[in-house]
Amino acid sequence: MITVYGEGRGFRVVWLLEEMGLAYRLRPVDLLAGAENDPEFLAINPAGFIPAIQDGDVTMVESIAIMEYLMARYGPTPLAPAPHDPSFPAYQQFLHLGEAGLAASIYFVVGARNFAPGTEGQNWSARQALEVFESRLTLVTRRLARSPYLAGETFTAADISVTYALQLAQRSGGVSLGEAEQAYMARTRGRDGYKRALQTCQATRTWLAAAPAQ
Ligand SMILES: N[C@@H](CCC(=O)N[C@@H](CS)C(=O)NCC(=O)O)C(=O)O
Repeated sequence: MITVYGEGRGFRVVWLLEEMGLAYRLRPVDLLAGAENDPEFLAINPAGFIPAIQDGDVTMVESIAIMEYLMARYGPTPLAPAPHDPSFPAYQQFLHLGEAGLAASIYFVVGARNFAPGTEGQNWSARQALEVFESRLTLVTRRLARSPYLAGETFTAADISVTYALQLAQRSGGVSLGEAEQAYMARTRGRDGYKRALQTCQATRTWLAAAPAQ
């Protein structure tokens, strides 16, 4: 049985597990209560961030690496096009852009907007993080003008990666998405796998209910 520790970006992992039909359990981690007060979780990830997984003897962090591990270990799956497939380069690029370009930058904007004291929320780094997010978003916009999904005609794990980042930006980062991105999100979030993942992820459900789209 695969155990997923924590929501946040762990939602990507749960969504992938639902799409693949794999058995798992979600072990909540309350970061607001402080990972230092959760010794069982710290034994899994001493760095204290989420998500992490445990799968038998395997313990891993980093949501994109976890998704790649699960698809390689339990695939093949259409969620990960094979390297010789023409859609593979775009798949690989957007799978990683979803975290390295989009979520990693908007995460700090979200922190600045919602948790920074006083005027620190508008500081240089917060503005730079938003500019990085917005510049990377142009690649998503250009791609969606050409195909319904980021790898091409079919839904892949790259869409799980990027949808999570766009949702975070829209709900907590103060970002207004364009029509193409909104239509894309309606497609990806309309999937049964997304809906089942949301049923499992109570904290994500609560967050989405409390943070309406811009
Ligand atoms: N690149 C990592 C980012 C992990 C991350 O920053 N997670 C956030 C929540 S979604 C977190 O745990 N933040 C608290 C911390 O970093 O201490 C991934 O994709 O898993």
